[in-house]
Amino acid sequence: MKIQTFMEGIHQLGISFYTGVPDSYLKALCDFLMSEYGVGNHHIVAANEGASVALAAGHFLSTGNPALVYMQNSGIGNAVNPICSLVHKKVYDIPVLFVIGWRGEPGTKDEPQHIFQGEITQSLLNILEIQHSLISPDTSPDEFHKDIDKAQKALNQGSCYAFLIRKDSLENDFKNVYQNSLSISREQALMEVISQSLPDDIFVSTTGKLSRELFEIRESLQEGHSKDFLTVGSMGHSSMIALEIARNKPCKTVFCLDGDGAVLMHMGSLAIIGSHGPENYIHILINNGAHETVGGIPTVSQQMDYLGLASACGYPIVRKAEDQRQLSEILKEIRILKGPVFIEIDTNLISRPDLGRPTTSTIENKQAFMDTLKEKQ
Ligand SMILES: Cc1ncc(C[n+]2csc(CCOP(=O)(O)OP(=O)(O)O)c2C)c(N)n1
Repeated sequence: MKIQTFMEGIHQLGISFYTGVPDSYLKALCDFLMSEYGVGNHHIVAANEGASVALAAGHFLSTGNPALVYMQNSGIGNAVNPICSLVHKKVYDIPVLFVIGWRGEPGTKDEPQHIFQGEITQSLLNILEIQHSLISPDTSPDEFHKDIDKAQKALNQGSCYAFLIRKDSLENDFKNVYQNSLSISREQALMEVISQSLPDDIFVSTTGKLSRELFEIRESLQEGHSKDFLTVGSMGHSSMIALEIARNKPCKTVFCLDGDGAVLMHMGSLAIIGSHGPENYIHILINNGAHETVGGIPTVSQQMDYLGLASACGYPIVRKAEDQRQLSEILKEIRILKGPVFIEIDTNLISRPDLGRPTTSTIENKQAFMDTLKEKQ
């Protein structure tokens, strides 16, 4: 379905405020919102999906109109609490329209982190008492109009409603290309970090293309993958996985390779690292100012003072690199300092179109990683 047709239906519902966390299945919607409204009065890219539900609640309280919340189905978990304890009928009875990308739909091929989430997505919506319609590549305008009528009825009654979007179901005539003028890419920055690392260093990498690039860098260097834990799902949580590994393995240096969208999603973790942070923890933030993996929709990270934030959270060492030379110098300097260390690397949004996916399974990854952590130094 053309995104214009979809949005005409949405406008009929009296919706004029949109918020969410982007998803590749919703690229057409996100690009439409960015080109039509940018970010501002009508559109906010939220830190996490639960925050979007809260924004929708605030919008309803202040205007009387429901808002649209978009997300990948991975984000339902982040949204469950405000769905149950804020907008549900038995609490404040606030209608919200959800648009949810259905990764891992049974019968389709998808990555391991999407399989279980995909299997339970419809049951989850049922448990949450959110009536929903499917949007498929072949949904006709007539079917869609009937679904819009159902959504209207639900929203009028103060209930939530969801459109569950199957792969390749929303299309746009153009794809927005997001870019900045920085000199290094995420992959070049990762290559520098890996090539300067020592044999005993351990890496926990964030969700999205960063982990895929790390996997391919190890392949190209023929180093194996046993020092890397790829956080393929659970966006925003790699820093906590790394923290507890660093605490339990004080003889190893543990790197968390993070993304700015992921850091924003659960930013409170920075304060926990700062206050409990072990000396052997190095937190690397790849800041491209965007959710690059799912289409490049901007985050608020370009305006953020991450070094100030990390200092305020208690990281004793904070550094920033904007090019390869600065990065190389910082990586040499920090080896002799006591952490936790925070390094922001500002990168552009270039990624390889031929980037692959891990060819070893998540279980193999876990086992090899645990074996490495067991080894004596
Ligand atoms: C809870 C949750 N919401 C949304 C997603 C979809 N998603 C996967 S990667 C990604 C973008 C990550 O952005 P960032 O951390 O800045 O890394 P980048 O892709 O820019 O390298 C998103 C939104 C997800 N996997 N999980």
